[in-house]
Amino acid sequence: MTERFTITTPIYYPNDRLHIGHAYTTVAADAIARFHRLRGEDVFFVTGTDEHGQKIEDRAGKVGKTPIAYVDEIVSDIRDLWQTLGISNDDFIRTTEPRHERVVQEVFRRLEAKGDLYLSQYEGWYCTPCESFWVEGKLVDGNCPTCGGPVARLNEESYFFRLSRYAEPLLQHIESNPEFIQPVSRRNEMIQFIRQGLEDLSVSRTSFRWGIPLPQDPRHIAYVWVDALTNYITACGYLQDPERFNRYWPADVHLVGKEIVRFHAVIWPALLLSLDLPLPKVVYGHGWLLLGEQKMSKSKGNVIDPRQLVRRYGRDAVRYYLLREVPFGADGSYTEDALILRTNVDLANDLGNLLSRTTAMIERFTGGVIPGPASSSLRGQAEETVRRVEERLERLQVSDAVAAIFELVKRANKFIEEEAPWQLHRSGDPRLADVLYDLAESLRITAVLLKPFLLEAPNAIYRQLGLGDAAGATLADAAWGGLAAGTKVERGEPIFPRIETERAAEETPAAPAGSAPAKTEAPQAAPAEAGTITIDEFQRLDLRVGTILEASRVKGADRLLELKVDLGEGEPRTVVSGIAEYYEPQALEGTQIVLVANLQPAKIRGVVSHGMILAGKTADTLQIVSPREPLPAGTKIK
Ligand code: ME8
Repeated sequence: MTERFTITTPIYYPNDRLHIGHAYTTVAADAIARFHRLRGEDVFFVTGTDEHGQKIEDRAGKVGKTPIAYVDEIVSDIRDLWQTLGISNDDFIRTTEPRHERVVQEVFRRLEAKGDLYLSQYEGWYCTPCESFWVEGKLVDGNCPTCGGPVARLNEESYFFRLSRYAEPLLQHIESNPEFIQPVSRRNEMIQFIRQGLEDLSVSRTSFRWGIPLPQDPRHIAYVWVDALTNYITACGYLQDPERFNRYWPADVHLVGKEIVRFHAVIWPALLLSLDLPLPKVVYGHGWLLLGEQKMSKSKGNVIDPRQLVRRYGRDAVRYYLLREVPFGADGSYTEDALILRTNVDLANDLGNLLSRTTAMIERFTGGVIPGPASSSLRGQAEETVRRVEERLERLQVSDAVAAIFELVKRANKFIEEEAPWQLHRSGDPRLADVLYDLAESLRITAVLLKPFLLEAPNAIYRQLGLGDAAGATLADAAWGGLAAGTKVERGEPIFPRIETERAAEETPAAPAGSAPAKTEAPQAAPAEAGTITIDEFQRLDLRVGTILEASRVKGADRLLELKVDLGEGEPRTVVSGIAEYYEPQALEGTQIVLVANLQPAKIRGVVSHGMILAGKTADTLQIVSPREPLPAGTKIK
């Protein structure tokens, strides 16, 4: 029977638009869910919205809407956000749905039948943004210990859940299941918290109406956290679809932010113990995305809109940044500069370049056909990478798993430098086939491994390798040797164009900064009409075919490349060209160009340029001019 895997995110409050903190949790859960699907497992991935409670009621009242009209609008915005980010959830649960209200009411009946519910008086403090009860002693300077905001005094009749009864069984469970609360720092916090003693929990309120009435006493509204936590079993089919419930419950992972581990690792398991239901296997509390020093949060308003980032940088870049940048479990600061750097270094430079270099070399050296190898040098590392990714994701080390994939990409790039395939080609060395196959196969495996994390890049890599769409690829396809020799590559656009942040307007490709035009003498023979030139004038131009041997970026100039061009003169020419925005340096190696060979040398950003390459430029693209078929280096253009 196929393994099954259930993963959940918190259900978010639709009290305001979500920000990249929420996207962080949801994208991570999505990557984990996609990884388990890649392994062929039957995955149930659920997210949703936590729509009841005082916070929502207050907020809707402030803008003059009914709570349901208010949340409906935000919930549709949230669904749309998850679509933008490519979230592959199997269910979306709203706590206002009848399927959920029925379950919450039945839960309250069962708690009562178990003797775990009693009526009393709550006297203490309440934090509405966190929807949390606090006893005096836990407040920090009179404020909420979680969010630091003001708390309100409550004195109202309330039903209580006998949480105190479950302290011992919970401690036992946590101690005998070391993986139950992760990372280990949160586990230790929870053990301490429970050891201090658990008080019974107030689980109903009478001072507002927006929520689920208790079946035994409808004056009371279910405490929003009991309502919210119950979503996990509703979504799995509790009391409605036993077969589905047995299949998908208990959850394998509840992924949450660290501030709500307490609810998931203490209150929720205690409720489940009372209901005689199995406990989730793992509660993982990840760290926060900070803006500066502070937690990004709806109540503080210091938030970044994920949609804006997707519009600016693309969904793969945003997903990559969220999954890779901060070690999973720890806090980390968000900056747009770091997002740009990640995209340019890892995606454009390392991955994008590897693909364009590899396909360019296959086109040039083996007629576009992936050759059959005799032996492999990268196989060991590729196989190790697959193992590492699996092992790390099993331990929910999301950022480490992504890092492992990029180690392979880096290794493959280094391998190109070490092996210099262009030299193998020049000398007719048969190892060329091994090297090119190794590169293409490492790329294909990289694409398979990236499927949980990036949505467009794996397909683009597959297509450029001539393999069509990556949609059907599974983890089994990450085995070395899956790439058939004889496959024809289909070179395409760079999969991740570099993000340029500064534009030096003077560095245009056709006339690089500082390049003085060649001095022209007045024409001797027939004088030219205005706007035309004579044939003699044209012939003064020395246009020649050259082959780019090396290309590298010019330090401190985002738009310039330094090229070493073979003109058949022996010593290659150095040419500085303003094409860095359009071409990755390594992808140019081996490309033929047309050079204005008698242009007066000019010093550009400290490099002396001996000539200028020809290119056509439109508003959004630039194409260097190349002969249709290769010509010997130095051929004169007439
Ligand atoms: O707590 N960094 O909903 P919520 C990282 N409805 N993650 C962040 C974050 C940040 N700066 N800000 C938010 C609730 N999150 C309850 C949950 S579950 C039964 C009920 C993420 O809208 C993180 O996962 O306040 C956090 O736990 C969650 O959003 C809180 O979302």
